[in-house]
Amino acid sequence: MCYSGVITLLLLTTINLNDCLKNESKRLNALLILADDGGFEMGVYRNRISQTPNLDKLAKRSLIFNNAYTSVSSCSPSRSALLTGMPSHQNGMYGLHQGQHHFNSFNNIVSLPKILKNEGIRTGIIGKKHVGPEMVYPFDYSQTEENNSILQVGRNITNIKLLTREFLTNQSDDRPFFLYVAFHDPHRCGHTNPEYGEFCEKFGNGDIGMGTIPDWQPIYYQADEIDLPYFLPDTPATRQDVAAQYTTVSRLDQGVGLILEELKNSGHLDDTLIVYSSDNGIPFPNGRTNVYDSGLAEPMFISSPIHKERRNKVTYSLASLLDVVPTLLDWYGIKYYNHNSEESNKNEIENNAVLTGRSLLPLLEKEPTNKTDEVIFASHNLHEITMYYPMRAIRTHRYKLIHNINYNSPFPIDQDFYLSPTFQDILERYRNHQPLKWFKTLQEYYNRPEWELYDLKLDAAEMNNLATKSSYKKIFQQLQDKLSNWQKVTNDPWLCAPHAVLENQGMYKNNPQCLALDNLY
Ligand SMILES: *[C@@H]1O[C@H](CO)[C@@H](O)[C@H](O)[C@H]1NC(C)=O
Ligand SMILES: *[C@@H]1O[C@H](CO)[C@@H](O)[C@H](O)[C@H]1NC(C)=O
Ligand SMILES: *[C@@H]1O[C@H](CO)[C@@H](O)[C@H](O)[C@H]1NC(C)=O
Ligand SMILES: *[C@@H]1O[C@H](CO)[C@@H](O)[C@H](O)[C@H]1NC(C)=O
Ligand SMILES: *[C@@H]1O[C@H](CO)[C@@H](O)[C@H](O)[C@H]1NC(C)=O
Ligand SMILES: [Ca+2]
Repeated sequence: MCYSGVITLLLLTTINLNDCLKNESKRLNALLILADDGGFEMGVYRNRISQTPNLDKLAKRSLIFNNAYTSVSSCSPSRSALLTGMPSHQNGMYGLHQGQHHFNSFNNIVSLPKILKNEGIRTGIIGKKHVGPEMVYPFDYSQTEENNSILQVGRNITNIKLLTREFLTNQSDDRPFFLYVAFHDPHRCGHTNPEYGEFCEKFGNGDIGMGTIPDWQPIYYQADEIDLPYFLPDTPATRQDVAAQYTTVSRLDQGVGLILEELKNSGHLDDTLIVYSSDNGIPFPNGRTNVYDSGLAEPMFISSPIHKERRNKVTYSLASLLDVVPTLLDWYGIKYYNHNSEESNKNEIENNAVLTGRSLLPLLEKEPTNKTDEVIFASHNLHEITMYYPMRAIRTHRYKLIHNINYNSPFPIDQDFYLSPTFQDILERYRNHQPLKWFKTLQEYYNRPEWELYDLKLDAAEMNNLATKSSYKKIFQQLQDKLSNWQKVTNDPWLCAPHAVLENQGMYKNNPQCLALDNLY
Protein backbone atom coordinates (compact mmCIF):
# COMPACT_ATOMS: atom_id res chain seq x y z
CA MET A 1 0.00 0.00 0.00
CA CYS A 2 2.64 2.39 1.10
CA TYR A 3 5.03 1.54 -1.75
CA SER A 4 2.56 1.75 -4.60
CA GLY A 5 0.99 4.93 -3.27
CA VAL A 6 4.20 6.76 -2.65
CA ILE A 7 4.07 9.21 -5.49
CA THR A 8 0.40 10.08 -5.12
CA LEU A 9 0.96 10.67 -1.43
CA LEU A 10 3.81 12.99 -2.28
CA LEU A 11 1.62 15.09 -4.51
CA LEU A 12 -1.54 15.18 -2.46
CA THR A 13 -0.20 15.54 1.03
CA THR A 14 2.97 16.55 2.78
CA ILE A 15 3.79 12.95 3.69
CA ASN A 16 7.15 12.14 2.14
CA LEU A 17 8.93 8.91 1.34
CA ASN A 18 10.80 9.00 4.60
CA ASP A 19 7.61 9.19 6.70
CA CYS A 20 6.13 6.47 4.63
CA LEU A 21 8.98 4.05 5.21
CA LYS A 22 9.31 5.07 8.86
CA ASN A 23 5.76 3.90 9.21
CA GLU A 24 6.94 0.49 8.11
CA SER A 25 9.74 0.85 10.67
CA LYS A 26 12.31 1.29 7.93
CA ARG A 27 14.72 4.17 7.34
CA LEU A 28 15.77 5.66 4.05
CA ASN A 29 19.46 5.94 3.37
CA ALA A 30 21.67 6.86 0.44
CA LEU A 31 25.04 5.66 -0.79
CA LEU A 32 26.93 7.75 -3.35
CA ILE A 33 29.84 5.97 -5.00
CA LEU A 34 32.19 8.09 -7.08
CA ALA A 35 35.06 7.04 -9.33
CA ASP A 36 38.00 9.41 -9.82
CA ASP A 37 38.55 10.14 -13.53
CA GLY A 38 36.56 6.98 -14.35
CA GLY A 39 34.83 6.61 -17.69
CA PHE A 40 32.89 3.99 -19.57
CA GLU A 41 35.42 1.15 -19.18
CA MET A 42 32.79 -1.39 -18.18
CA GLY A 43 30.64 -4.10 -19.65
CA VAL A 44 27.35 -2.28 -19.14
CA TYR A 45 28.57 0.54 -21.41
CA ARG A 46 29.55 -2.02 -24.05
CA ASN A 47 33.25 -2.21 -23.35
CA ARG A 48 34.00 -5.82 -24.28
CA ILE A 49 37.41 -6.02 -22.65
CA SER A 50 37.44 -4.28 -19.26
CA GLN A 51 36.17 -6.79 -16.66
CA THR A 52 33.65 -5.12 -14.33
CA PRO A 53 31.18 -7.79 -13.09
CA ASN A 54 30.30 -5.80 -9.94
CA LEU A 55 29.51 -2.53 -11.71
CA ASP A 56 27.56 -4.51 -14.31
CA LYS A 57 25.59 -6.20 -11.53
CA LEU A 58 24.83 -2.85 -9.88
CA ALA A 59 23.73 -1.52 -13.27
CA LYS A 60 21.30 -4.44 -13.60
CA ARG A 61 19.47 -3.23 -10.51
CA SER A 62 19.66 0.42 -11.60
CA LEU A 63 18.36 2.85 -14.14
CA ILE A 64 21.33 3.26 -16.50
CA PHE A 65 22.02 6.80 -17.73
CA ASN A 66 23.23 7.14 -21.28
CA ASN A 67 23.32 10.93 -21.25
CA ALA A 68 24.83 11.95 -17.92
CA TYR A 69 27.39 14.78 -17.80
CA THR A 70 29.59 16.39 -15.22
CA SER A 71 29.19 20.14 -14.85
CA VAL A 72 32.97 20.55 -15.04
CA SER A 73 35.68 18.13 -16.07
CA SER A 74 38.06 18.84 -13.20
CA CYS A 75 38.28 17.12 -9.85
CA SER A 76 37.63 19.61 -7.00
CA PRO A 77 35.34 21.86 -9.07
CA SER A 78 33.28 18.82 -10.04
CA ARG A 79 33.11 17.48 -6.47
CA SER A 80 32.10 20.90 -5.16
CA ALA A 81 29.31 21.04 -7.78
CA LEU A 82 28.29 17.48 -6.94
CA LEU A 83 27.97 18.32 -3.23
CA THR A 84 26.42 21.80 -3.51
CA GLY A 85 24.31 21.57 -6.68
CA MET A 86 25.98 24.79 -7.83
CA PRO A 87 28.47 25.15 -10.69
CA SER A 88 32.03 25.94 -9.65
CA HIS A 89 31.75 29.60 -10.72
CA GLN A 90 28.93 29.96 -8.18
CA ASN A 91 30.27 27.98 -5.21
CA GLY A 92 33.78 29.46 -5.53
CA MET A 93 35.79 26.28 -6.17
CA TYR A 94 37.36 27.60 -9.38
CA GLY A 95 40.13 24.99 -9.54
CA LEU A 96 41.88 22.25 -7.60
CA HIS A 97 41.77 22.34 -3.81
CA GLN A 98 45.13 20.79 -2.88
CA GLY A 99 48.62 22.26 -2.68
CA GLN A 100 49.36 25.66 -4.15
CA HIS A 101 46.15 25.58 -6.20
CA HIS A 102 44.36 26.22 -2.91
CA PHE A 103 40.81 26.70 -4.17
CA ASN A 104 37.89 26.56 -1.72
CA SER A 105 34.17 27.15 -1.82
CA PHE A 106 32.88 30.33 -0.20
CA ASN A 107 32.40 29.92 3.57
CA ASN A 108 28.67 30.58 3.39
CA ILE A 109 27.85 28.01 0.71
CA VAL A 110 25.28 25.47 1.87
CA SER A 111 26.16 21.93 0.87
CA LEU A 112 24.41 18.57 0.85
CA PRO A 113 26.33 17.20 3.87
CA LYS A 114 25.53 20.40 5.75
CA ILE A 115 21.80 20.23 5.03
CA LEU A 116 21.64 16.51 5.79
CA LYS A 117 23.49 17.01 9.07
CA ASN A 118 20.97 19.70 10.07
CA GLU A 119 18.11 17.40 9.13
CA GLY A 120 19.19 14.51 11.32
CA ILE A 121 20.90 12.36 8.71
CA ARG A 122 24.20 10.74 9.70
CA THR A 123 26.83 11.60 7.09
CA GLY A 124 30.03 9.80 6.21
CA ILE A 125 32.81 10.16 3.66
CA ILE A 126 35.40 7.52 2.84
CA GLY A 127 38.13 8.24 0.29
CA LYS A 128 38.98 11.34 -1.67
CA LYS A 129 37.41 14.54 -0.34
CA HIS A 130 39.38 17.18 -2.28
CA VAL A 131 37.02 19.99 -1.35
CA GLY A 132 37.01 22.61 1.38
CA PRO A 133 36.70 24.44 3.62
CA GLU A 134 35.69 22.03 6.36
CA MET A 135 32.83 24.30 7.51
CA VAL A 136 31.18 23.97 4.09
CA TYR A 137 31.68 20.21 3.77
CA PRO A 138 31.28 18.71 7.25
CA PHE A 139 30.80 14.95 7.65
CA ASP A 140 30.08 13.11 10.92
CA TYR A 141 32.38 10.28 9.87
CA SER A 142 35.40 11.14 7.79
CA GLN A 143 38.24 8.96 6.53
CA THR A 144 39.87 10.93 3.75
CA GLU A 145 43.22 12.14 2.44
CA GLU A 146 43.05 14.86 5.10
CA ASN A 147 44.17 12.41 7.76
CA ASN A 148 45.03 9.21 5.90
CA SER A 149 47.15 8.11 2.97
CA ILE A 150 45.02 8.66 -0.13
CA LEU A 151 46.18 5.28 -1.42
CA GLN A 152 44.80 3.57 1.70
CA VAL A 153 41.39 5.27 1.73
CA GLY A 154 41.04 5.63 -2.05
CA ARG A 155 42.64 2.54 -3.62
CA ASN A 156 43.13 -0.13 -0.95
CA ILE A 157 39.78 -1.85 -1.37
CA THR A 158 40.27 -4.05 1.71
CA ASN A 159 40.77 -0.96 3.80
CA ILE A 160 37.80 0.78 2.12
CA LYS A 161 35.68 -2.29 2.89
CA LEU A 162 36.65 -2.20 6.58
CA LEU A 163 35.94 1.54 6.87
CA THR A 164 32.57 1.07 5.17
CA ARG A 165 31.79 -1.67 7.67
CA GLU A 166 32.80 0.58 10.56
CA PHE A 167 30.42 3.29 9.35
CA LEU A 168 27.51 0.99 8.54
CA THR A 169 27.59 -1.06 11.73
CA ASN A 170 27.56 1.80 14.22
CA GLN A 171 25.05 0.45 16.77
CA SER A 172 24.94 3.66 18.80
CA ASP A 173 23.47 5.75 15.96
CA ASP A 174 20.18 4.82 14.37
CA ARG A 175 19.66 7.96 12.27
CA PRO A 176 19.25 7.39 8.52
CA PHE A 177 22.58 7.77 6.78
CA PHE A 178 24.26 9.29 3.77
CA LEU A 179 27.53 7.57 2.89
CA TYR A 180 29.79 8.96 0.18
CA VAL A 181 32.51 6.55 -0.94
CA ALA A 182 34.90 8.39 -3.21
CA PHE A 183 37.47 6.09 -4.79
CA HIS A 184 40.80 7.46 -5.97
CA ASP A 185 40.82 4.70 -8.62
CA PRO A 186 41.19 4.87 -11.59
CA HIS A 187 43.10 8.18 -11.36
CA ARG A 188 46.63 8.31 -12.80
CA CYS A 189 49.54 8.09 -10.39
CA GLY A 190 52.59 8.35 -12.66
CA HIS A 191 52.97 11.99 -11.67
CA THR A 192 52.92 11.40 -7.87
CA ASN A 193 53.79 7.70 -7.30
CA PRO A 194 55.53 6.40 -10.42
CA GLU A 195 56.82 3.39 -8.47
CA TYR A 196 53.29 1.93 -8.57
CA GLY A 197 52.86 2.31 -12.33
CA GLU A 198 51.01 4.88 -14.45
CA PHE A 199 47.59 4.21 -12.82
CA CYS A 200 48.83 2.76 -9.50
CA GLU A 201 47.93 -0.56 -11.09
CA LYS A 202 50.83 -2.21 -9.21
CA PHE A 203 49.88 -0.84 -5.77
CA GLY A 204 49.01 -3.88 -3.65
CA ASN A 205 49.34 -6.39 -6.49
CA GLY A 206 51.55 -8.72 -4.42
CA ASP A 207 54.77 -8.15 -6.38
CA ILE A 208 57.96 -7.49 -4.38
CA GLY A 209 57.71 -4.08 -2.68
CA MET A 210 54.13 -3.47 -3.85
CA GLY A 211 52.34 -4.93 -0.81
CA THR A 212 49.07 -6.79 -1.04
CA ILE A 213 45.42 -5.82 -1.01
CA PRO A 214 43.90 -9.08 0.25
CA ASP A 215 40.52 -8.59 -1.46
CA TRP A 216 41.92 -7.65 -4.85
CA GLN A 217 42.47 -10.10 -7.69
CA PRO A 218 44.41 -8.04 -10.24
CA ILE A 219 43.38 -8.47 -13.87
CA TYR A 220 45.92 -7.67 -16.57
CA TYR A 221 45.04 -6.73 -20.12
CA GLN A 222 46.67 -7.15 -23.51
CA ALA A 223 47.43 -3.79 -25.11
CA ASP A 224 46.35 -5.03 -28.53
CA GLU A 225 42.92 -6.07 -27.21
CA ILE A 226 41.94 -2.69 -25.80
CA ASP A 227 38.69 -0.97 -26.88
CA LEU A 228 40.10 2.48 -27.72
CA PRO A 229 37.68 5.42 -27.49
CA TYR A 230 37.47 7.44 -30.73
CA PHE A 231 39.28 10.42 -29.19
CA LEU A 232 42.54 8.59 -28.43
CA PRO A 233 45.48 8.06 -30.80
CA ASP A 234 45.80 4.45 -31.87
CA THR A 235 49.43 3.91 -30.93
CA PRO A 236 51.23 1.23 -28.88
CA ALA A 237 51.98 3.80 -26.14
CA THR A 238 48.31 4.76 -25.77
CA ARG A 239 47.20 1.13 -25.82
CA GLN A 240 49.65 0.30 -23.04
CA ASP A 241 48.40 3.31 -21.08
CA VAL A 242 44.76 2.22 -21.42
CA ALA A 243 45.63 -1.38 -20.48
CA ALA A 244 47.05 -0.08 -17.17
CA GLN A 245 43.91 2.04 -16.68
CA TYR A 246 41.71 -1.07 -17.14
CA THR A 247 43.64 -2.93 -14.40
CA THR A 248 42.89 -0.07 -12.03
CA VAL A 249 39.24 0.07 -13.17
CA SER A 250 38.99 -3.60 -12.25
CA ARG A 251 40.21 -2.79 -8.74
CA LEU A 252 37.56 -0.09 -8.49
CA ASP A 253 35.00 -2.62 -9.70
CA GLN A 254 35.98 -5.16 -7.05
CA GLY A 255 35.88 -2.38 -4.45
CA VAL A 256 32.32 -1.51 -5.48
CA GLY A 257 31.44 -5.21 -5.04
CA LEU A 258 32.88 -5.18 -1.50
CA ILE A 259 30.96 -2.03 -0.52
CA LEU A 260 27.69 -3.45 -1.79
CA GLU A 261 28.38 -6.65 0.14
CA GLU A 262 28.88 -4.56 3.29
CA LEU A 263 25.63 -2.73 2.60
CA LYS A 264 23.84 -6.04 2.25
CA ASN A 265 25.42 -7.49 5.40
CA SER A 266 24.36 -4.43 7.37
CA GLY A 267 20.77 -5.06 6.30
CA HIS A 268 20.49 -1.85 4.30
CA LEU A 269 20.46 -3.05 0.70
CA ASP A 270 16.67 -2.71 0.67
CA ASP A 271 16.38 0.78 2.14
CA THR A 272 19.27 2.56 0.45
CA LEU A 273 19.34 4.57 -2.75
CA ILE A 274 22.62 3.88 -4.58
CA VAL A 275 24.10 6.38 -7.03
CA TYR A 276 27.24 5.61 -9.02
CA SER A 277 29.11 8.12 -11.17
CA SER A 278 32.50 9.68 -11.77
CA ASP A 279 33.77 13.22 -11.22
CA ASN A 280 35.26 14.07 -14.61
CA GLY A 281 36.43 12.72 -17.96
CA ILE A 282 39.24 10.20 -18.35
CA PRO A 283 42.79 11.64 -18.06
CA PHE A 284 43.53 11.44 -21.77
CA PRO A 285 43.66 13.98 -24.60
CA ASN A 286 40.24 15.54 -25.27
CA GLY A 287 39.09 14.06 -21.93
CA ARG A 288 39.58 15.60 -18.48
CA THR A 289 39.66 19.46 -18.45
CA ASN A 290 37.70 19.58 -21.73
CA VAL A 291 34.04 20.40 -22.24
CA TYR A 292 33.82 18.19 -25.31
CA ASP A 293 31.57 15.17 -24.67
CA SER A 294 34.71 13.08 -24.23
CA GLY A 295 35.48 15.21 -21.16
CA LEU A 296 31.95 15.76 -19.83
CA ALA A 297 30.08 12.48 -20.32
CA GLU A 298 29.96 10.27 -17.23
CA PRO A 299 28.72 6.82 -16.37
CA MET A 300 25.72 7.00 -14.02
CA PHE A 301 23.46 4.42 -12.39
CA ILE A 302 20.73 5.01 -9.86
CA SER A 303 19.48 1.99 -7.98
CA SER A 304 16.41 2.48 -5.83
CA PRO A 305 14.95 -0.14 -3.49
CA ILE A 306 11.50 1.36 -4.04
CA HIS A 307 11.44 2.12 -7.74
CA LYS A 308 11.93 -1.19 -9.48
CA GLU A 309 10.05 -0.46 -12.71
CA ARG A 310 13.03 0.58 -14.78
CA ARG A 311 15.81 -1.57 -13.39
CA ASN A 312 18.30 -2.59 -16.05
CA LYS A 313 16.70 -0.07 -18.41
CA VAL A 314 18.42 2.83 -20.10
CA THR A 315 17.40 6.46 -19.94
CA TYR A 316 18.41 8.88 -22.67
CA SER A 317 17.25 11.89 -20.68
CA LEU A 318 19.97 14.50 -20.18
CA ALA A 319 21.28 14.40 -16.61
CA SER A 320 23.94 16.47 -14.88
CA LEU A 321 25.97 15.94 -11.74
CA LEU A 322 24.24 19.20 -10.69
CA ASP A 323 21.13 17.02 -10.39
CA VAL A 324 22.59 14.87 -7.61
CA VAL A 325 21.81 17.30 -4.76
CA PRO A 326 18.17 17.81 -5.86
CA THR A 327 17.84 14.03 -6.33
CA LEU A 328 19.16 13.15 -2.88
CA LEU A 329 17.11 15.87 -1.16
CA ASP A 330 14.04 14.54 -2.97
CA TRP A 331 14.93 11.04 -1.77
CA TYR A 332 15.18 12.17 1.86
CA GLY A 333 12.10 14.36 1.52
CA ILE A 334 14.02 17.52 2.40
CA LYS A 335 13.37 20.88 0.80
CA TYR A 336 16.45 22.78 -0.40
CA TYR A 337 17.36 25.89 1.51
CA ASN A 338 20.46 28.05 1.47
CA HIS A 339 20.26 30.04 4.66
CA ASN A 340 23.36 29.38 6.63
CA SER A 341 22.42 28.98 10.27
CA GLU A 342 25.82 30.21 11.42
CA GLU A 343 26.86 33.84 11.27
CA SER A 344 28.55 34.05 7.88
CA ASN A 345 31.31 36.38 6.91
CA LYS A 346 29.78 39.63 5.66
CA ASN A 347 32.50 39.95 3.04
CA GLU A 348 31.41 36.75 1.36
CA ILE A 349 29.50 36.65 -1.89
CA GLU A 350 25.82 36.97 -1.09
CA ASN A 351 24.33 33.53 -1.17
CA ASN A 352 20.82 33.63 -2.57
CA ALA A 353 21.25 30.65 -4.83
CA VAL A 354 18.52 28.66 -6.48
CA LEU A 355 19.61 25.29 -7.75
CA THR A 356 19.38 24.82 -11.52
CA GLY A 357 19.47 21.00 -11.40
CA ARG A 358 16.44 18.74 -11.00
CA SER A 359 15.57 15.57 -9.15
CA LEU A 360 16.21 12.48 -11.27
CA LEU A 361 13.86 10.28 -9.22
CA PRO A 362 10.90 10.72 -11.64
CA LEU A 363 13.07 9.09 -14.34
CA LEU A 364 13.17 5.95 -12.22
CA GLU A 365 9.47 5.56 -12.94
CA LYS A 366 9.17 6.60 -16.54
CA GLU A 367 11.01 8.12 -19.44
CA PRO A 368 9.72 11.61 -20.32
CA THR A 369 7.71 11.53 -23.53
CA ASN A 370 9.05 14.86 -24.75
CA LYS A 371 12.73 15.55 -24.17
CA THR A 372 12.98 18.44 -26.62
CA ASP A 373 13.71 21.12 -24.04
CA GLU A 374 16.31 19.18 -22.02
CA VAL A 375 19.69 20.89 -21.60
CA ILE A 376 22.80 20.51 -19.51
CA PHE A 377 25.40 23.18 -18.79
CA ALA A 378 29.12 23.12 -18.15
CA SER A 379 31.34 25.70 -16.50
CA HIS A 380 35.11 25.35 -16.31
CA ASN A 381 37.54 27.98 -14.99
CA LEU A 382 40.94 26.56 -14.12
CA HIS A 383 42.20 23.17 -12.97
CA GLU A 384 45.71 23.82 -11.73
CA ILE A 385 46.34 27.43 -10.70
CA THR A 386 48.31 28.15 -13.88
CA MET A 387 45.59 26.78 -16.16
CA TYR A 388 43.28 29.76 -16.59
CA TYR A 389 40.99 28.69 -19.40
CA PRO A 390 37.36 29.53 -18.58
CA MET A 391 34.80 27.80 -20.77
CA ARG A 392 31.02 27.76 -20.69
CA ALA A 393 28.96 25.22 -22.59
CA ILE A 394 25.37 24.26 -23.22
CA ARG A 395 24.37 20.88 -24.59
CA THR A 396 20.99 19.82 -25.88
CA HIS A 397 20.16 16.40 -27.35
CA ARG A 398 21.25 17.71 -30.72
CA TYR A 399 23.69 20.61 -30.29
CA LYS A 400 26.64 21.76 -28.23
CA LEU A 401 27.73 25.38 -27.96
CA ILE A 402 31.08 26.13 -26.29
CA HIS A 403 32.33 29.56 -25.32
CA ASN A 404 36.12 29.59 -24.93
CA ILE A 405 36.52 32.83 -22.99
CA ASN A 406 40.33 32.85 -23.01
CA TYR A 407 40.55 31.73 -26.65
CA ASN A 408 43.72 33.73 -27.39
CA SER A 409 45.71 31.44 -25.10
CA PRO A 410 46.79 27.92 -26.02
CA PHE A 411 44.66 25.30 -24.25
CA PRO A 412 46.55 24.49 -21.01
CA ILE A 413 47.96 21.09 -20.04
CA ASP A 414 48.20 19.85 -16.44
CA GLN A 415 51.27 18.31 -14.78
CA ASP A 416 49.71 14.88 -14.35
CA PHE A 417 48.49 14.52 -17.94
CA TYR A 418 51.63 16.08 -19.41
CA LEU A 419 53.76 13.18 -18.09
CA SER A 420 51.32 10.51 -19.25
CA PRO A 421 52.62 8.01 -21.82
CA THR A 422 49.82 9.00 -24.20
CA PHE A 423 50.60 12.72 -24.22
CA GLN A 424 54.38 12.15 -24.24
CA ASP A 425 53.89 9.95 -27.29
CA ILE A 426 51.85 12.68 -29.03
CA LEU A 427 54.59 15.24 -28.31
CA GLU A 428 57.36 12.93 -29.44
CA ARG A 429 55.57 12.09 -32.67
CA TYR A 430 54.87 15.75 -33.31
CA ARG A 431 58.51 16.69 -32.74
CA ASN A 432 59.72 13.86 -34.97
CA HIS A 433 57.22 14.67 -37.74
CA GLN A 434 55.62 11.26 -37.37
CA PRO A 435 51.88 10.67 -37.85
CA LEU A 436 50.02 11.23 -34.57
CA LYS A 437 47.35 8.64 -35.45
CA TRP A 438 44.96 10.94 -33.68
CA PHE A 439 41.70 12.58 -34.80
CA LYS A 440 43.17 16.08 -34.32
CA THR A 441 46.42 17.84 -34.86
CA LEU A 442 48.22 19.17 -31.81
CA GLN A 443 47.70 22.72 -33.12
CA GLU A 444 43.94 22.18 -33.32
CA TYR A 445 43.95 20.88 -29.77
CA TYR A 446 45.82 23.91 -28.43
CA ASN A 447 44.21 26.63 -30.53
CA ARG A 448 40.48 26.93 -30.18
CA PRO A 449 38.16 29.59 -31.57
CA GLU A 450 36.07 31.67 -29.21
CA TRP A 451 32.87 29.85 -30.14
CA GLU A 452 32.38 26.22 -31.10
CA LEU A 453 29.02 24.88 -32.27
CA TYR A 454 28.49 21.22 -33.09
CA ASP A 455 25.61 19.23 -34.47
CA LEU A 456 26.07 16.13 -32.34
CA LYS A 457 23.66 14.08 -34.38
CA LEU A 458 25.85 14.40 -37.48
CA ASP A 459 29.13 14.99 -35.70
CA ALA A 460 29.39 13.19 -32.35
CA ALA A 461 33.16 13.70 -32.27
CA GLU A 462 32.76 17.51 -32.35
CA MET A 463 35.05 18.04 -35.34
CA ASN A 464 33.06 20.31 -37.63
CA ASN A 465 32.60 23.75 -36.06
CA LEU A 466 29.40 25.40 -37.31
CA ALA A 467 29.68 28.58 -35.23
CA THR A 468 30.36 30.85 -38.21
CA LYS A 469 27.96 29.13 -40.64
CA SER A 470 25.12 31.47 -41.53
CA SER A 471 22.65 28.59 -41.80
CA TYR A 472 23.18 27.90 -38.08
CA LYS A 473 22.84 31.51 -36.98
CA LYS A 474 19.43 31.03 -35.38
CA ILE A 475 20.47 27.92 -33.45
CA PHE A 476 23.65 29.65 -32.34
CA GLN A 477 21.62 32.60 -31.06
CA GLN A 478 19.10 30.43 -29.21
CA LEU A 479 21.82 28.44 -27.48
CA GLN A 480 23.81 31.57 -26.65
CA ASP A 481 20.72 33.15 -25.04
CA LYS A 482 20.00 30.05 -22.96
CA LEU A 483 23.63 29.83 -21.87
CA SER A 484 23.72 33.49 -20.94
CA ASN A 485 20.47 33.15 -18.96
CA TRP A 486 21.90 30.24 -17.01
CA GLN A 487 25.03 32.28 -16.30
CA LYS A 488 22.84 35.07 -14.94
CA VAL A 489 20.77 32.75 -12.76
CA THR A 490 23.92 31.17 -11.33
CA ASN A 491 25.64 34.54 -10.68
CA ASP A 492 28.49 33.88 -13.08
CA PRO A 493 31.25 36.53 -12.61
CA TRP A 494 32.35 35.72 -16.19
CA LEU A 495 28.94 36.67 -17.60
CA CYS A 496 30.27 39.47 -19.81
CA ALA A 497 33.79 38.20 -20.51
CA PRO A 498 35.85 38.67 -22.57
CA HIS A 499 34.46 41.57 -24.61
CA ALA A 500 32.66 43.50 -21.86
CA VAL A 501 32.91 44.21 -18.16
CA LEU A 502 30.15 43.23 -15.77
CA GLU A 503 29.18 46.24 -13.64
CA ASN A 504 26.82 45.26 -10.83
CA GLN A 505 27.56 47.59 -7.91
CA GLY A 506 26.99 51.24 -7.08
CA MET A 507 24.80 52.79 -9.74
CA TYR A 508 24.50 49.36 -11.45
CA LYS A 509 23.41 47.52 -8.31
CA ASN A 510 19.81 47.11 -9.39
CA ASN A 511 20.51 47.02 -13.07
CA PRO A 512 23.68 44.97 -13.82
CA GLN A 513 25.17 45.70 -17.23
CA CYS A 514 27.76 44.27 -19.60
CA LEU A 515 29.70 47.37 -20.65
CA ALA A 516 31.58 46.98 -23.92
CA LEU A 517 35.39 46.98 -24.11
CA ASP A 518 35.83 47.40 -27.86
CA ASN A 519 38.56 44.77 -27.85
CA LEU A 520 37.38 42.88 -30.94
CA TYR A 521 39.41 43.84 -33.98
C1 LIG B 1 1.00 4.27 8.74
O1 LIG B 1 0.44 3.16 9.39
C2 LIG B 1 -0.88 3.41 9.87
C3 LIG B 1 -1.35 2.19 10.70
O2 LIG B 1 -0.96 0.99 10.06
C4 LIG B 1 -1.80 3.71 8.68
O3 LIG B 1 -3.12 3.99 9.13
C5 LIG B 1 -1.25 4.91 7.94
O4 LIG B 1 -2.01 5.16 6.78
C6 LIG B 1 0.20 4.67 7.54
N1 LIG B 1 0.76 5.87 6.96
C7 LIG B 1 1.40 5.86 5.79
C8 LIG B 1 2.01 7.16 5.36
O5 LIG B 1 1.53 4.87 5.10
C1 LIG C 1 40.20 11.47 10.65
O1 LIG C 1 39.45 12.51 11.22
C2 LIG C 1 38.13 12.14 11.63
C3 LIG C 1 37.46 13.36 12.18
O2 LIG C 1 37.62 14.46 11.33
C4 LIG C 1 38.21 11.03 12.67
O3 LIG C 1 36.91 10.59 12.98
C5 LIG C 1 39.01 9.86 12.12
O4 LIG C 1 39.17 8.87 13.09
C6 LIG C 1 40.38 10.34 11.64
N1 LIG C 1 41.10 9.23 11.04
C7 LIG C 1 42.40 9.04 11.22
C8 LIG C 1 42.98 7.87 10.52
O5 LIG C 1 43.07 9.77 11.91
C1 LIG D 1 28.99 6.01 16.17
O1 LIG D 1 27.94 6.90 16.53
C2 LIG D 1 28.19 7.67 17.67
C3 LIG D 1 26.93 8.46 17.98
O2 LIG D 1 26.59 9.30 16.90
C4 LIG D 1 29.41 8.55 17.43
O3 LIG D 1 29.70 9.28 18.60
C5 LIG D 1 30.60 7.68 17.04
O4 LIG D 1 31.70 8.50 16.70
C6 LIG D 1 30.25 6.81 15.85
N1 LIG D 1 31.35 5.92 15.52
C7 LIG D 1 31.73 5.70 14.27
C8 LIG D 1 32.86 4.76 14.09
O5 LIG D 1 31.18 6.22 13.32
C1 LIG E 1 45.50 -2.63 2.56
O1 LIG E 1 44.75 -2.61 3.75
C2 LIG E 1 44.83 -3.81 4.48
C3 LIG E 1 43.85 -3.68 5.64
O2 LIG E 1 44.07 -2.49 6.35
C4 LIG E 1 46.25 -4.05 4.89
O3 LIG E 1 46.35 -5.29 5.57
C5 LIG E 1 47.13 -4.11 3.65
O4 LIG E 1 48.49 -4.23 4.00
C6 LIG E 1 46.95 -2.84 2.82
N1 LIG E 1 47.67 -2.99 1.55
C7 LIG E 1 48.56 -2.08 1.09
C8 LIG E 1 49.17 -2.35 -0.22
O5 LIG E 1 48.83 -1.06 1.72
C1 LIG F 1 7.82 18.78 -27.35
O1 LIG F 1 8.11 20.01 -26.70
C2 LIG F 1 8.45 21.05 -27.60
C3 LIG F 1 8.96 22.25 -26.80
O2 LIG F 1 8.26 22.41 -25.61
C4 LIG F 1 7.27 21.36 -28.48
O3 LIG F 1 7.59 22.40 -29.38
C5 LIG F 1 6.89 20.10 -29.26
O4 LIG F 1 5.72 20.34 -30.00
C6 LIG F 1 6.65 18.93 -28.30
N1 LIG F 1 6.50 17.71 -29.09
C7 LIG F 1 5.52 16.85 -28.85
C8 LIG F 1 5.51 15.63 -29.71
O5 LIG F 1 4.69 17.02 -27.96
CA1 LIG G 1 39.06 13.44 -10.83
